[in-house]
Amino acid sequence: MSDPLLFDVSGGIATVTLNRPDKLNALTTSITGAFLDILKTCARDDSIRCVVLTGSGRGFCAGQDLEEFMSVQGEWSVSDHLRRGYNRIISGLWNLEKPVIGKINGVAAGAGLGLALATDLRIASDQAAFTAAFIGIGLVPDSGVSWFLPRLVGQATAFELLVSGEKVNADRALQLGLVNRVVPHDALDAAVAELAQHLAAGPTRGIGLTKRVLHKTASLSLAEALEYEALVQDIAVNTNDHREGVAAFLQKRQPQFQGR
Ligand code: LHQ
Repeated sequence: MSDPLLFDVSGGIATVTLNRPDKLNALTTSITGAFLDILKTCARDDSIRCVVLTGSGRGFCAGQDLEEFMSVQGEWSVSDHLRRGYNRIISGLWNLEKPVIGKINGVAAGAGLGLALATDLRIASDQAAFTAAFIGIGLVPDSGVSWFLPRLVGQATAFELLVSGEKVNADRALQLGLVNRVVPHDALDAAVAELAQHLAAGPTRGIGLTKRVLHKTASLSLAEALEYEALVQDIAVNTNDHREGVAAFLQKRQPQFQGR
């Protein structure tokens, strides 16, 4: 049996591939465990400067594997399952101080939508689709979907998507602000590789700190945000990449960032 979660690191780019194509990469407990280990590696390994999350086959991720879920009915507490698995994965992606690209190759549903929305940038194939899906099985949103969705599309549209379970195609996802870009399916690999290489060659610490600032200031007043920016700028100004960026500008050459 092939590995249900693939992990490859090359040229500073870590690629995490959900690999149960026959089941549209539905999530099992063994996948979530392995995913958490991979996230730890991505955080600790300084040679990793960009992460790409994708799915194999025609799906991105169909959320919780419902066959597994039915087979353990009564044995699991759903809330503990979420706390141990999906909640930690979503927080891990969101808090990772490195850029995470969602390479959305196909349908993202339920917790799979949560995974997609927890990435920093989403590049979608024109064959991708997005559905909250939870309501189809009588559930409320989890895996961060209730938090990400209204922030991206507004409260009313989020409510509509959540209670209808509507499957949104890639073009509508772009209009709604769910994805950054849509490309023809055959161009997805190249588009994501180019973006990932660009980000992996960037000032990784500065990118990670930018992520930290954006997340923090979202819940602050302007006065508090200004102060927080100032505090984090004290960290950024002490990086080698800041010094390299300024030197390169003054010497009229391209910067060679080291990621620290
Ligand atoms: C699947 C799945 C799937 C198993 C497709 N499981 N096999 C957290 C904690 C605890 C409890 C519950 O939930 C959660 C969080 C969640 O994620 S809840 C939401 C769970 N996900 C769903 O409800 C989505 C279910 N899937 C679908 O609605 C459709 O498959 C979508 C819209 C994703 C795609 O539709 P199609 O393109 O028409 O594909 P398909 O339905 O024919 O699926 C292809 C195969 O994948 C099929 O298997 P088969 O052996 O018949 O070919 C499906 O059974 C299987 N599959 N999703 N979640």
